[in-house]
Amino acid sequence: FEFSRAITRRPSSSIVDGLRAKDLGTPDLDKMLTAHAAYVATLQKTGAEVIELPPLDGYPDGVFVEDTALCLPQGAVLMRPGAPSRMGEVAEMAPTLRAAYDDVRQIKGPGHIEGGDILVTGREVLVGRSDRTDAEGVAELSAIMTEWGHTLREVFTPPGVLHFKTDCSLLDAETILSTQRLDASGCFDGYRVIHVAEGEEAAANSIRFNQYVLSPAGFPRTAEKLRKAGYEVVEISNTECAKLDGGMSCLSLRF
Ligand code: CIR
Repeated sequence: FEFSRAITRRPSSSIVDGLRAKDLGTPDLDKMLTAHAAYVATLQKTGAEVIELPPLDGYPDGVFVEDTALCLPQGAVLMRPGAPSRMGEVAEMAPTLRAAYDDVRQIKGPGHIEGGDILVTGREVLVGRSDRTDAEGVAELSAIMTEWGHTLREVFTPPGVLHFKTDCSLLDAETILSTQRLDASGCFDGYRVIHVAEGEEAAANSIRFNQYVLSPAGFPRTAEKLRKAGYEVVEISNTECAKLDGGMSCLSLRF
């Protein structure tokens, strides 16, 4: 959770065509741009450098950069999204990661894996299989993790939930913020777990970035819980990204 850099991509007017499980209305670009600017400013306030990439009109979900790669101290791994419309986003991200890292690997397939399904904790790399991440994708990443000295553990993404990290986030090396439904699977045994308040499941997609926990606005009971536990919470509007099943973690790659 201590980072010196982040990569973000400005939303494009094509976000109206972004993927979504349920139609909750059309995302408003101006509102999304305002929230995105607040998100980037918060990352920058910690002293980190934010590499802001330009909008990609051809990729409506391009703002959700997290899904294109996994960034670790040893190197970066380019993912292979399970959503066909998102496959090309990886090549758009590759040059930025090649400039930032000496070692950049690539999931070649035939499997699929998206960054939203990967949670890196202080001791392991947790990967949730989902509609976007399959066994072959996990196996290919696992081989790279072994080479880099990490332990990869395959876990579970609750049914109907887009990504593993839709339902959890890392608060510090030993502490996870999770929904009850995900924690009930036992995947966080041995960690300290803070549950989001009941009815505030969407607050689970937060991120710890240096001194701040960036949380979606509108979940006051969870924000209060986090503050009581000693975290410095910054609430950012997520109404527009939420219409596309996106949240705090999806909007950046952090390293
Ligand atoms: C998608 O369905 O792929 C996008 N509309 C949302 C991606 C959210 N990404 C994430 O949770 N890491």
